Amino acid sequence: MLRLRWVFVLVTCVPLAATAQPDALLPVPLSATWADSGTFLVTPDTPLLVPDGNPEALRIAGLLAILLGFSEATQPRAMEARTYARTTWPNPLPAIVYVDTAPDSLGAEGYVLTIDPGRITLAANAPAGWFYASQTLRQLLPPAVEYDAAFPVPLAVPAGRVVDRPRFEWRGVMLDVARHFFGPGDVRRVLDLMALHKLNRLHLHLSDDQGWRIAIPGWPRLTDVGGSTEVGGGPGGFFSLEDYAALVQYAAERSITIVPEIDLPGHTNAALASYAELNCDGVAPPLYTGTSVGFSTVCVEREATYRFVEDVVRTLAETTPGDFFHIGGDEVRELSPEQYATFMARAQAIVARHGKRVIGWDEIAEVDLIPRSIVQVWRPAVAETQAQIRDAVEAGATVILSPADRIYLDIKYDASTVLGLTWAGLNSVRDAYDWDPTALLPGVPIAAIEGIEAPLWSETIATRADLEFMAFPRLAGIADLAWSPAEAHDWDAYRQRLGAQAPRWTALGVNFYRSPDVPWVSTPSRD
Ligand code: TNX
Repeated sequence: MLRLRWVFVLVTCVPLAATAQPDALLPVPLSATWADSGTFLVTPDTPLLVPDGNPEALRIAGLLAILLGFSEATQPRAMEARTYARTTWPNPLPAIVYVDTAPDSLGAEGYVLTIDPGRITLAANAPAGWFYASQTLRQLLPPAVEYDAAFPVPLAVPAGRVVDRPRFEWRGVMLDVARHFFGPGDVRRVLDLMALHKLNRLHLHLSDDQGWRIAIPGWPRLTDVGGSTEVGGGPGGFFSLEDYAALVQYAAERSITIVPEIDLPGHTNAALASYAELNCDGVAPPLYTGTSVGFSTVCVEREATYRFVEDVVRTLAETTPGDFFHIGGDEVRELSPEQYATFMARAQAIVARHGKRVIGWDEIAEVDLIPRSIVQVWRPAVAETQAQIRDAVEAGATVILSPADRIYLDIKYDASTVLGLTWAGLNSVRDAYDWDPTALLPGVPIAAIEGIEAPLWSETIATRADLEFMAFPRLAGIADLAWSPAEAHDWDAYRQRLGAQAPRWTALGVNFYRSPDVPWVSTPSRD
């Protein structure tokens, strides 16, 4: 009896295990059911079909086609369903089909992915849903597809059905390009890795004491002077507006919204060093390449300051299609509460006038916020802050959760981590995943939680390899926490799924931290 059962298990499971790991989806979907047997076989001839007259679907299918082929010759073709039907009738091949109807309850980001031996269907209400269905399909393909090299075809996808939608709308990462500059190539890499795990907000911290990283017409010294260095005295750098617009576009193609931050009124030494008129004493301080915080502020009494804020906000609002503008607001030690409130009232009004929703670090809960502002909570345990946040929420604000002692990606994993800081303690892989977002702020209803965002501050992070090491695997935990249903939250199950990402991340060349708490699946040899 026992032996028979094993034969059954072997027969039914081996094809699945050999083709893909349906249990390894990360984030874990709302629901997934797998057939006992059967696969869809993707070959270079498999057509990808999209609804007629839908360029967005064609573009998203085109991205999947690039993944499915290792060269132009082996890349399946994406085309309109009608064209395909006309040219192949009556003998169509098994196809991958994008469909533009799905249950309303799945919203704009949800999807139904159905894999039968004769057809794969990706059904969604909006392009974001197609994109996420494609990412789920991607995770069901052998990791070899991620190598920039030939791989065996056909590719087998296990038969089954996934019905999915995110738990939270805000699933974010923040990259500090101010303390150390990361250029467009690094940012595209972050966007690519975010997309794989269905993260959808990239907050760029574009200015701080050590660097100003975005060109603003009429204010050339911001980048010529303020962009010329970084922590430790390296060469710094900055984005032209064309670079920035191209990143916004690249992000949008991956269903990611760029959220620009100009940190005000503090964390402004790079701007103060660039323009003397932003200083109350009219004297520009020297550039700063250390790592202290809290010592700088623009002069809140001078009109020049508000002309500067106006030009910066207008420029970025015009170049950013997303709804949000982050005005920082953190760690200002040089202003009285009244001065801080006066500045914030004017800065908020400027942002609102340019059509964006205000976001600020949790210090902004100290002041009156205009409706629909968002408080990014980084110090949830501070009692006074908690009370201010509750009041702000009661007055109509919402929150993004970024608890420093859980998900700051610049905090060391453990005492032996070479990179990173320790001011918030240590953030292990388990710490980053194993907490309840709805219990973080007592008295704040779930409806007021936009979602979760993990900041990666870069005082100690200087290279792409450093960045990946601190972000992975913790960022996967943030993705799972922000997307997956609360009922699926379980550290032991998560640990297994996380371990199963190793071959794909290895194929992608991700420099991830092999935490001893995770059962990493070894990568098969490529010979
Ligand atoms: C606190 S979090 C800061 C940043 C630092 C970070 C280092 C926040 C709003 N401010 O200026 O880079 O700690 O972990």
